[in-house]
Amino acid sequence: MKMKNFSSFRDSTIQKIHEQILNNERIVAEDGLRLFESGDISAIGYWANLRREKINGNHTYFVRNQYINYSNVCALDCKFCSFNRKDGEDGAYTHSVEHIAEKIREQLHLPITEIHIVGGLHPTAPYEYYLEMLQSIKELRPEVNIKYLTAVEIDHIATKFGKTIETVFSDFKNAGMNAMPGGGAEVFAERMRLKMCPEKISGNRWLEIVKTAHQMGIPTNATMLYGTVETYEERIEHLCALRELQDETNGFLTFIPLAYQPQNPSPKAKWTTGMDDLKMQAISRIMLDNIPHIKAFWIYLTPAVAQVALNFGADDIDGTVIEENVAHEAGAQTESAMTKNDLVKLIKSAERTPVERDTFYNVIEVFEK
Ligand code: V47
Repeated sequence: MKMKNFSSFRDSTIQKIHEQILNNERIVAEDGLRLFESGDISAIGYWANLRREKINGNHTYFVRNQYINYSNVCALDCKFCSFNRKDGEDGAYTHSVEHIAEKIREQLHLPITEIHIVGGLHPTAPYEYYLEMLQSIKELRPEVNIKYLTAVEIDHIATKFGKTIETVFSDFKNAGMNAMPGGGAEVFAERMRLKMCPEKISGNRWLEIVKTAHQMGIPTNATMLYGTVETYEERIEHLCALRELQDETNGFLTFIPLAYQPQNPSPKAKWTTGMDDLKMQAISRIMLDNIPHIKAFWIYLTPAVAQVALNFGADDIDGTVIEENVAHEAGAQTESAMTKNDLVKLIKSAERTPVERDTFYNVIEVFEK
């Protein structure tokens, strides 16, 4: 392979990272910060791509999945969120278990392998609601993996019903939970949380719950919401905290940087730029040397940016989705669903090999040329 000429990097302060990447070394926080501060996107992308190809080759993963947002009623009032409503407020909804079952039945003709379920912190839903939701989905679709609730919802349910996190996970696992999505992580820094989501559990508590999931054999994803008020230092701290936990548990499957969708919360809020989106994907790949996959979720990034990100460290674009509310309530401009054929085409035209996967990255089909 022809190597990029060492002297051609625009930003000389980051040149030493070149050697470290070639030697497959871990990049320390201070150097990660330099990458965020650098404008040399082609060097950053090149290094991320080297790491991406070392870990995942040319493979780019997608999943045939169905998203369900069971309720938007939420006890919290996070500043970045346009999805949440108070009970009784206009637009508030909580799907009954039967309604959720109906949504599953409507898609039974599709060979879906994953159902992704998240919602708000519901003030009155009984414990049985969460169990029955799982049981009824498993009955209709015994073959699918259910990626169920964020660590924040798990904490809420445990606290509300006076149960330990271990008991909740154990009950949910018995009822059909297979994995946990990565939401609710936001940015771990207390400063950001105080400004944007002061009532939410702390970053340390999020990490503690996720660690328990891993120890109980429930793999999880991890996310970071970027583009609000966080600093580059806080982004790097977040990545390093995930890397440290992964060293201990090896329970993270994928990291998903979630680009802030700003339309509704505040007219002053801004969309992330293409430059920041690509840097975020690339630096995540460079820093998270122990998390196998980086997801450029097309819903949050647009298919066009997600496609380019496949050459900036990302190796996954999520999936068919069908119906998504969290990003769309906040003004996401994308569609809510993509067909398998369109996902395959999108990946192929990035000159990558599409691979259909399940939740755990078991390969279902490789779409060679
Ligand atoms: O935690 C809320 C984020 C998350 C906004 O595990 C926003 O594969 C951007 O869990 N702009 C929930 N983001 C979604 C989630 C998720 C999403 C995609 C993939 C996976 C996975 C998990 O949505 C929340 C919050 O960080 N969010 N509002 C917004 N305006």
